[in-house]
Amino acid sequence: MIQQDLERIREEARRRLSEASVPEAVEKVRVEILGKKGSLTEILKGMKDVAQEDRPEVGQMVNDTRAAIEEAIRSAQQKMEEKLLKERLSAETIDVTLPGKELPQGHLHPNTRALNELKEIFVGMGYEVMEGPEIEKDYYNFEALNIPADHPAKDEQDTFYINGDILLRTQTSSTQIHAMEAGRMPIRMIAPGRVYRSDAVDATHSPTFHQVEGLVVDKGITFADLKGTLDEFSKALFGKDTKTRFRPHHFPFTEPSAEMDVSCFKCGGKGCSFCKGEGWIEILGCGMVHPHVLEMSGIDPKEYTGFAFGVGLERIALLKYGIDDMRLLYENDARFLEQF
Ligand code: 2NL
Repeated sequence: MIQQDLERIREEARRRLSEASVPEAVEKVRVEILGKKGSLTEILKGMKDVAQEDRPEVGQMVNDTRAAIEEAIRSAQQKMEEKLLKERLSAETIDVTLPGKELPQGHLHPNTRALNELKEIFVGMGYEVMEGPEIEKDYYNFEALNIPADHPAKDEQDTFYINGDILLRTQTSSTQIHAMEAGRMPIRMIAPGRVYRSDAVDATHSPTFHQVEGLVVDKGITFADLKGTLDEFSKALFGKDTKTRFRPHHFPFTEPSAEMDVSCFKCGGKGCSFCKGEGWIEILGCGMVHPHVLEMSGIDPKEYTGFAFGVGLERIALLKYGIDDMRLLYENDARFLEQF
C-alpha cells in the first residue's frame, strides 16, 4: 500500500515539476508534498500503523522518496534560475551596431585659433611668448614708448584711466618695455594680450580687443631683418605665394616706421571684392625701435638695434576665417562659434 502511495507521490512530483515554468510553481510542489501538511508528511504520520518489523524498510523507502523529490526540486529550481538569467541577459544585450549618440563638442574661438597660429609661427622662428599686466603705469604704456604727454592717444577720450597715472594698457608694448628693462640680450619675443581703448562698438571697433606685438633686439639688427621676418610670417599665415609690401608710416616708438600689406589671398593680388579692388590687405604696423626707446629702457642704441611690430588679433581672425563683423567675435553665440 505505502509503496504504491510513495510511487504515486514521486510520479506526481516529477510531472508537476516538469510542467512548472515559474519559481512559485516549484515552491507549491515543495509545500504540498514535503511541507508540514504535505502528502509525503502524511504518509510518515501513517507509519504508526505499519508493523514493527516492516518499519525500517518502509522508513528507508520514505526517506529515499523524500531525497529524490528534494533533489528534483533543487534541479527544477536551478533550471529555472538559469532560464531567468538567460532571459535577463538577452533582454539587456547591448546592440553594438546601433548608431551612437552625438555629444555636443566644444570649439576653439576664432581668436584662440588665430593666436595659436601666430604663436606657432613665431615660436618656430625662436621667439619667446611673454605676457604682462593689463593694468599699467602711464610710463610703460606711453612715456617709455616715446609717446609725448600731449599726444592725442593719451586723451581720456581714447584711454581708460583708473586713477592718476594708472591705466588699462592700450597696447601690449608695455610687456616688451619690461623685457628690455630686464636686459637679457638678445630679445626675440612676442607679447600677445588684451588691450583697451575707449572706442564705440561697431563692425571694426571694440573697447577691448587683442594685440600681438613682436620685438627683436640684438647687435646688428636691420630693416632687412624686419622685412625678411615679416615676409616669412605672412607666407606662413596666408600661404607661400603671399607677397608683402611696406609703406612708410609714422609711429613715435619706431624710426623708420612702416605699415605692411599682404597680397590679397582671395584673388592673389588681381583685385576683388574682398580686397576692395586693391589687391593688397593691410596687416600690421612695424618699424625699427626708436633709439630713444632703447635708451630709456637701459639699452645702448650704439651697441644694439631692434625692430618691432604690432598686429590686431581680431583683424587676423576676421580676415583668415572670412568673418565680416568683429561683434560676432564677442557675442559667443554657439551657432556662430561652432562653424570654426
Ligand atoms: C600699430 C602697430 C606697432 C610697435 C607696435 C613697439 C614696441 C616697442 C618698441 C617699439 Cl617695445 N615698437 N611696437 C612698433 C610698431 C608698430 O603697432 O598699428 N600700432 C598702433
